[in-house]
Formats: sequence, structure tokens, C-alpha cells
Amino acid sequence: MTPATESGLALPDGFLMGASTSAHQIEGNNVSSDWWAMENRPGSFVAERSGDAADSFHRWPEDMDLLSGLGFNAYRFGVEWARVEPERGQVSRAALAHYRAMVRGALERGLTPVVTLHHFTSPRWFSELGGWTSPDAAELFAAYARTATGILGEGVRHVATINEPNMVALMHTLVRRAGRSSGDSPGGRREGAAAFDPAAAEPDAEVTRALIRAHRAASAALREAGLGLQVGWTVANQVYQAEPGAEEVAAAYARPREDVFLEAAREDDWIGVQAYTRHRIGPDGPLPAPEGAATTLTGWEIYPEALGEAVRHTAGVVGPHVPVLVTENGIATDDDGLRIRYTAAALASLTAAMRDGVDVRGYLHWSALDNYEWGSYRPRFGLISVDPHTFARTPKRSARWLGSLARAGRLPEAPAAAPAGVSSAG
Ligand code: GCO
Repeated sequence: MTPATESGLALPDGFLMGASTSAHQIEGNNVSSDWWAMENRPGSFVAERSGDAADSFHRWPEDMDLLSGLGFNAYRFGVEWARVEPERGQVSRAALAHYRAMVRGALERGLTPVVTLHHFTSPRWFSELGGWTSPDAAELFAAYARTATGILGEGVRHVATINEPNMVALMHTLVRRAGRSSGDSPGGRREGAAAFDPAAAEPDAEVTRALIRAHRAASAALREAGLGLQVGWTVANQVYQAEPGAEEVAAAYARPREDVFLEAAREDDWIGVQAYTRHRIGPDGPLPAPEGAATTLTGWEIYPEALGEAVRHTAGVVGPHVPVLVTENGIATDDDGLRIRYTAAALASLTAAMRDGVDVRGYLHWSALDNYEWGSYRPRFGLISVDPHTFARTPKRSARWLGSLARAGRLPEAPAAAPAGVSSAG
């Protein structure tokens, strides 16, 4: 039980406080990836190209300096498979050196690296083989994980194999329904100009099985390396809320879209929770956000309590022996004051869950930087803004506020009433 203090919940020893990014969304010019090919295909459905992104491939030292200087002790970033293995079996020693330098750089700055091996983007050659539906997918991904141990051995402890496998499986359904080519890799909650509505699609069952196989094969490969790696994966928690009388409908809805991926984590060392908002389920299925509900730049209902509900649900499914790491939580908004209010309310719901015994090991805010939101730069999630022309980084007030919590080693208590502009509880 974590003791509460008069100024909020004292953080457990070793609690990770920081921010998250992904390779394709911030590095720039990920030219060997399937997403790059999709973005630049004539007539592409992707509204905006990633291009240079935030140029973090070159500016990662500056990113880490800022995060460390703000007071954070952890940084989640991605290793890009398409850079490490741009052609099947052809490993780039330069890419390995690049990511080893990033791991060392994080550790030198007092940032615990949390590394994601696959965050929606795949090498073009892998997608052209059929991606996760390829009969060799699990072995090819495990081989990449084995190669990546040459990076992780620099001092990484927390490694996520696949980011949001449930979103990947859902997007495969969407891509198939849209009759797009097999080379069109799915990714992200948004695809092209259209926001992705998880409620509108059923995960591709074959891809679900393939992703779980790949996760298990990669996990075995990572453990065989004997580096003491703590292996998990990060699941998009949709916080399906049953309206009265719809409990069975909601449970049936959650199962293929989330719980099957949480169950696959029961033998893992940790589970990544990624929660932003909720999805209400009525007797006939998904319901729209409540009339007049405030929404974000991604069109999601502003519902910060989703975080506490997500960690409680996740702990209930994976069991008490698999600790929770919040690897994504945040809000797409140009109103940084709202970002602070939303995050304070989200952290308060997390505090309550921790005080009720959920074993939470860290909170990594999405995102460190304003970045490429899978087809658009418009939804800004960053604690730090990035000038699209000069790539100049400017920490927002929210970055300094969240960093001050990290420095103080505390999480805010539940607000007496939800701050203005943020949904009330329930
Ligand atoms: C995802 C990813 C991130 C997103 C974030 C906001 O869920 O799509 O993990 O890449 O940018 O969740 O949508």
C-alpha cells in the first residue's frame, strides 16, 4: 500500500515519471518503412506525410536534455525495425549504433529508457510479405528482437515488443474492408483524415493470433539473451463502460478488442496501459459521447477518469503478479491549461487505483513532443511544442508542471470537483 501524504500520493521507490514517443512519429524520413511508402504512394489516403517529423533522429540529445531538465526520470522511445533491418536479413550497423547511443544518452541523463520495438510501422519488405499474416511473421519479428538485444544490452530493462496490438488487429480489418492493398500497413488510432473509431471495427482474428504468437516468440528471444530484460507489451485501453443492462454486451465487446490482448500478457513482466478516453456501450452496442460532452482535437470525449478505470480493468484481467506501467495518457489540445487539468484529473484517478492496491510502476505521458499523429500534425499531444520549420523545441507550462510532480515525487489527489473544462467523475 502506497502511503498518502498531505501533498498527494508519495510515489513508490523507483516509480517512473516521464513521457513517451514513437520512432515514426518524431524521427523523420523513415524511408524504408511501410508507412512511408503508404504516405508517399500517388493518391494515398494518408492526409499528411510524416516527412521530417520532429527531426528527432538527429535531435534526440536535445529531447532528452529537455526531459531530464524538466525533472523526469524516464523516457519511452521506439527502435525502428525498418531502420535496423531495411531489407530482409540486412542489418544496419549504423542504426544499431544510433540506438545504442540513444540508450546510453538516456541513462547518462538519468532517464530510464523504456524501449518499444514495434510501434505500428514495419519494414516495407515485411508488409509486402503480408505483414503479420505472413506465415513467417513470428520468426521474422523474433529475429529482429534478437538483433535488437545488441541495442538493449546497453542498459535497457523495460522493453515493449509491440505497441497497441489490438489497434493493429483492428486497423487490419479497416484496411481489408476498404479494399486497400496488403502493403497498406495499418497504424494508429487515426488513419488518413478520418479518425479511427475502434467501435466501428472487429479485430482481424487471424492477425490477433499472429500478433500474440509474435509477442511470445520475441519475448522468448529477448529473455534468452540473459540481459535481465523486463518484457511486456502496450495495449490500447478503450475503457468500455456498460450502460445499465448492457453488461454482457459490453463484456462481449471488450473481449476481442482488448481483453484477449491483456490475457496474453499474464506471463509477462509488466503490462503497458494506454488510456485516453472511454467508450460507452449500450444494449445495441457502442454509444456516442454524451450530448454536449467536451472533446479533444482527435474528437475523443474529454474523460480523464479513463486512466484509473483502465489500470483497474487491466489489473483485473492480467492478475496481481503483472505490474502495470502507464505508457500512454494525454490529450490532443491547443489549450495547455486544459492539458494540465486533464492530466491532474487522470493522475488523481491513478492515485485512487494505486491506493486501492493496483501495482502501478510508472506514468509516461503521451507525448513528450507534438508529433505526427498518423496522417496529421494537427492533433497536438506534446508537453513540448516543435516548430515545424526550425524544429525548435519549447516546453509548455504542462511540461514544467508535470516535471515538478516528478521532482516532488508525488501524484495529485482526487480534485474536490473536476476542474472546469474537464468531465466530472462518472
Ligand atoms: C496510438 C499510439 C500513438 C498515438 C497516441 C495518440 O495509440 O495510436 O500508441 O502512436 O499517437 O495514442 O493517438
